Amino acid sequence: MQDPKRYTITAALPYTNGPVHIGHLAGVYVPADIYARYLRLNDKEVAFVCGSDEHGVPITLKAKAEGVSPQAVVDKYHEIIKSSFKEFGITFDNYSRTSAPIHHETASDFFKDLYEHGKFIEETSAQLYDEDAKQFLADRFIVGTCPKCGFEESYGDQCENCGTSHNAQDLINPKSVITGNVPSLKETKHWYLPLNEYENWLSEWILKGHKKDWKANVLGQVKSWVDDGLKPRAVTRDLDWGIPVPVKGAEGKVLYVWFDAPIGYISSTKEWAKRTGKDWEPFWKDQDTSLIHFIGKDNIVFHCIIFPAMLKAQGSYILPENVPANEFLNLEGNKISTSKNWAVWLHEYLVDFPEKQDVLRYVLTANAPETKDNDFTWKDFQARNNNELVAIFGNFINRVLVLTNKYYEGVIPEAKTFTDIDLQTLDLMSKYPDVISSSIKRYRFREALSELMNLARLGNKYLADEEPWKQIKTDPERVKTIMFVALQIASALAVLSEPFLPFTSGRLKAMLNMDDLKTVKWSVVSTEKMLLPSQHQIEKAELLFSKIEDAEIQLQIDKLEATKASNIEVKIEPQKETINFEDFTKLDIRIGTILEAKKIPKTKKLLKLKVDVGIDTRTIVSGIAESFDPKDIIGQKVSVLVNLAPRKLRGVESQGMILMSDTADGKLSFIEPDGDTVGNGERVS
Ligand code: B3M
Ligand code: ZN
Repeated sequence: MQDPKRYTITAALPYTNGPVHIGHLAGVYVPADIYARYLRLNDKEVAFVCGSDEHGVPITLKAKAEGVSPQAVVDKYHEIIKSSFKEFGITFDNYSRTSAPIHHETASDFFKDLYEHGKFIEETSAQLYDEDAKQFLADRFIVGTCPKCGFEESYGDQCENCGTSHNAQDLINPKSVITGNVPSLKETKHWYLPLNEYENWLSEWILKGHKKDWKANVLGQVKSWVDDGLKPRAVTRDLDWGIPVPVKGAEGKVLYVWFDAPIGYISSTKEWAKRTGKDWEPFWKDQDTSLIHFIGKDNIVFHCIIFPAMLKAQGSYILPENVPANEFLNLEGNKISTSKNWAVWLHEYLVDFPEKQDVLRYVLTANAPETKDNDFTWKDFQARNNNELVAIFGNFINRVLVLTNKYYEGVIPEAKTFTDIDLQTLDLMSKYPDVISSSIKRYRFREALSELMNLARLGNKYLADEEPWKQIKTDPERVKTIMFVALQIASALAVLSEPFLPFTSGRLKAMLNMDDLKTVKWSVVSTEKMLLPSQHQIEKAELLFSKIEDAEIQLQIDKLEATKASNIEVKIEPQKETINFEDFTKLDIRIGTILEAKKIPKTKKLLKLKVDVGIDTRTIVSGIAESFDPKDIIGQKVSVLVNLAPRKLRGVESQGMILMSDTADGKLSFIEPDGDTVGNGERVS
């Protein structure tokens, strides 16, 4: 759509069953915020809406796990999530929640409207049921093998591995998440949206329509679903947490969370309009509005097929103009996982890196999973901060501000004559708004950000070539012009960095004393070129970015290592028969050191060891050859049962036993003393 009158920008409503992490920020909220901020800087009318997704099985499961009510779960996480977004400068015009009365009413009315216009199929069929929990098993209450990709942990409504959305009955070997039971079947009535009836329209609208500019990953997924054939989809559930189905004969049933959640975008817009005295309807019903959904790739089917079909069925709503879904962000090579605590939580990041919100926004944008899954590593985070933000952006700004204060007490000097280099530099600078715009408009935020950094590089190169710090001694008049030009670049950076680095942009504008000037709009950079006039007073220089030290990064890596260690699953063997204290005191266990180790020929497992146990040095045969290379264990401290009766193994007399820890799957480790001060022969008791 060429320059619509207004934009409705939505960001996926996060499930309120846990805090938000870097994956959420990188995939959805930072790109959506960049887009919204950019449009506002260009004087567009924008409604940027979001809210907490407070229904659905994930919430109920979390409540069960924490032993509290679903309401308590959503109340807790709604606040945490909302404040994380605020702290990272995500400028939602409205952040609502689906438990809000306005949402219950909007979703309920939407359902009733479709119901009354005969848009649903009503059907009684046998559904999966857990006899012990006395509950129907929908969505995340059930896991089983995905009929499409064979992933064994697929949920009832969606496979997290291949993204396919399906009906719970399609799962192979389904199992109840509540009890582990194999479910039985029980009859129940539900309402279905006949997606099959929308198949032709959908493929016309998306695949053959003007959606060429949609991302390849999004079109690819949509095409594959349409090719597989769409089936009627139940939009109600037998659950007790959710929005009651507002028709007779539906007692005890609620709306399917994926039916109510996208309507949450509409309710959030209504809430905003009410609060600000605006009219919400044009934002959802006027053809001159561009509706853009920012989501992660696991939400594509809901935003490109199901929600559009709902909107189409209702008839008076506009359809999404684009759905720029991102792929996933991994963390240090592994999939981010809430249950395994493999994540960088935003509220925890802020404790360790207070005031460094922009650094994370920067790294997550520079490395955004726009076209493929990407990996976040702490080393890369440090390198991008130190080598890019500090060394390029921060360095340029600091030089300009320090020199202007030093030479002119912060008063912008007069530029008398511009050289060709000056004019070329100003000209190059004035092209950046368009260059960056063109990337942002195509949802290529990484590219846009790297262009912003190129503008900082331009500034650095200009100063390095012109060397004002040298010329000040020989040609002070010339330096005035150089500093004037450099200050224009600094102010262009202040304006153009705002969508990406809003905190930095704010601080830079304050340092340049720009807030009162009419220069803080995007297009001004290209049309005016001279954003800061001579005689304008600026403030003192403050560092925009600071170096992140190795120790700070190591701390984060250690934290993840600890998580990894606590996630190692060991199969615990049952306890052996009880012994009495006398039995125990008969054991003589000593610390020893392995002096020699040799493989016993023609055996798989046996090593012949010479071990100094303090009392003497003795031969011990140990079955550890499959786990250790003889040459690696020379000098290894060990615990030895020294009074075990000698016995012959493969012709070698063994005079004791090395104690090992042994997991059920056969992984061996030495039991060694902690620290070097323990000598051979010391007793273990
Ligand atoms: N809450 C899924 C998610 O958090 C879901 C998005 C709803 S958007 C209407 O991934
Ligand atoms: Zn699958």
